[in-house]
Amino acid sequence: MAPKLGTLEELPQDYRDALSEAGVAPLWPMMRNVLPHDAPRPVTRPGHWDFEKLRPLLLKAGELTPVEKAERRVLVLSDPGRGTGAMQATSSIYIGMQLLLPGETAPAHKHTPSAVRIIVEGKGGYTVVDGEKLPMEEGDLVLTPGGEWHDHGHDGNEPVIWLDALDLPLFVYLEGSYAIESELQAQRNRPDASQVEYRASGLAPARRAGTQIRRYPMMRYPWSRTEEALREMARYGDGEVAELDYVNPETGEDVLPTMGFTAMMLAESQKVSPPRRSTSAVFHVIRGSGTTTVDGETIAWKAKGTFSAPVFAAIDHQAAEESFLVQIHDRPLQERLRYYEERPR
Ligand code: GTQ
Repeated sequence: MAPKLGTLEELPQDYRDALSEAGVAPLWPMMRNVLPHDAPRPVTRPGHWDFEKLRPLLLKAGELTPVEKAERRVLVLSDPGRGTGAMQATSSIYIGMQLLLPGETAPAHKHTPSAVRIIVEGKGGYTVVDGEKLPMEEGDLVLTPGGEWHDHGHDGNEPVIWLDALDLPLFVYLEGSYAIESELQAQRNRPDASQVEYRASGLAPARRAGTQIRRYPMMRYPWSRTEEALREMARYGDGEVAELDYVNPETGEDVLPTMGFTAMMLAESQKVSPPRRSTSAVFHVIRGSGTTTVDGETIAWKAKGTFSAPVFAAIDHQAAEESFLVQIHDRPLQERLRYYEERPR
């Protein structure tokens, strides 16, 4: 057992005053706040956002606030542990729900944080990233890596809603977050790379001497392919949960340096209890329903809903029906910092 550390109150008042005056503070009374024993003590609490509740509020924002007055018309999902208005769902992950109405555009900008969209509802929306037009169909995962110009548009005739996941909290913490604004981009008149160069997994454009491979060669991951792949994994998985990571098709690495994305299929009444992980996570339900217990709190989720889990959470999923979820997590960041860890349950 480690000895109990001294407290601030044990120190004479004149000494404490002299410390404050000098702009310093003793470490030992506050050491355990920043270095707790054995595992972190997260501020983050499990959160749950039903789409049925968010949808009317988001549509109302469409009536109240023109997109020109919003730049991005987004409702931010705040971590319950930090309270409403907190611009983060977990320690490292920001989540927003964005609405674009038919005919609207959201102007181009680029920023230091990276963003990923998961399309929740509606047809005809698209994002243009560095001149590449990325159509948004339900369940698609669309990357907007940090530093890349992006604007949004809408050719359809019904509201389009998508989930934004950004590594924004990290950049805010680093005092590294800022954006540069611009006009809408010219679009190259061709399908996105998932339909052309990276149409089939395991195949990439032929390399020649001097071939420059783009850092983000494929920025749209169509849901139809993910679902098909998960179904085959489940079929031959001997009851193991079917899970697939979204990876860069050239390098096999996670799609972004900070955030990772893992799609999961659960069969009807399938239960899964993953190890405790050092990552924080946000789960978005593409389809299905079920319950998940996060550190003893039970969340009953439905299609298009979103829920979150702090670092090292004890997580138990149970699907009520066949379900598909995408987990947004910070494993890539933690691996780069060399502290990603899993602990058996
Ligand atoms: O669509 O570019 O939810 O810049 C927050 C910041 C979305 C976006 C957000 C953003 C965007």
